Amino acid sequence: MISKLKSLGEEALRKISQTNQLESLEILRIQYLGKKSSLSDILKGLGSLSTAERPTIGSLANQLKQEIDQALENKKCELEKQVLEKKLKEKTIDPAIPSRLPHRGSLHVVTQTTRKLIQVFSRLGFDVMTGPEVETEFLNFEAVNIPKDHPARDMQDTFFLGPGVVLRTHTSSVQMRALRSKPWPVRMLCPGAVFRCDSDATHLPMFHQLEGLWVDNGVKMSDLKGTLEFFVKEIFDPKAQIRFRPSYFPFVEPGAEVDVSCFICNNKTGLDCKICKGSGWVEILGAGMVHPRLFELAGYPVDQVSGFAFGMGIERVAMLLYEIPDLRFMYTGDVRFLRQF
Ligand code: FA5
Repeated sequence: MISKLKSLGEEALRKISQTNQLESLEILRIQYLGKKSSLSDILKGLGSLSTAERPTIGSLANQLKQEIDQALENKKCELEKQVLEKKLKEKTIDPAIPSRLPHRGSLHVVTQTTRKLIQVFSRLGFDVMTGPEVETEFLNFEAVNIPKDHPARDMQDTFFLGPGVVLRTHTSSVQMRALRSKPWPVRMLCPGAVFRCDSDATHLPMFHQLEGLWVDNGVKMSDLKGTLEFFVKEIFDPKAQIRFRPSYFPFVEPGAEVDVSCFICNNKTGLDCKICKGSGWVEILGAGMVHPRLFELAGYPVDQVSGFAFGMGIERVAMLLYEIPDLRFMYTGDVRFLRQF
């Protein structure tokens, strides 16, 4: 039995050292250490041996098992290393290949439009100012002369957060903050989100406005007109024109809604233009001369100052600039839409 074990061991170690493939090494493992191997049979049959033979044969068989196991493990490491080295030699790495570019985001169309607008107005000396989106009912309404019984204060138009607190419905809420924060002259621009209970293709519950306020000694309606004319020519088209339609906003007197000539169909009425619907004009903003009541509330000398204010919907400007048929596309987060800008 001893010589049988020894020759089995020699044979196994020789074959293991001669093999040069991982697959054949696995076959050898099964052949010499597997459940049906001769060594396994010997180990299983130890119980039937005499007490004199059992310890010698047992320890020899176990020692042999360990030696074969170790030899298999060493050979496996050696062959795996060879395979890896061969692969590395075959596949050369080219460090000069450009890497894959990471996905880069881009500025949202509303951010891009806001920046364009700020750039144009800052050339006229307007400074940017911000105000909170959660606003007091006072600054959103009373401070801009919107009385308690005004329809804009209805629950159907305004999101009330609690007694006396609203989500601002327009950036005109920043007008009183601007007037109170510094002495005149004031020339401020306020972009920001505003909120109203409203939703369809041209109305969003959350949208952005750009407020403009210019207060000084002797500011006239013609200054407002000149400022807005400059803005439409810079933003839309050098040939674009504006027209004022009388309108009512409690915080201005006189007040107007301002239309820009349709630069898509070149103001040719009667055409089936999807932007101006054939009227030749598109409404873009509300504006007017600051109501004296605001100057009183701000503590300004009403007889010495005058000013104008305007407020435009930034999404509406983007809609015209990029011919977007439905404002809601801007906030669905669909990258197929967003990538176009
Ligand atoms: C106002 O909000 C006034 N505060 C503007 C103003 C400022 C007038 C200063 C006079 C002086 P109005 O509700 O019309 O006005 O809104 C102004 C602009 O916001 C509109 O011309 C339109 O372009 C845009 N707008 C209004 N409602 C929505 C809406 N739900 N979704 C998207 N844009 C809107």
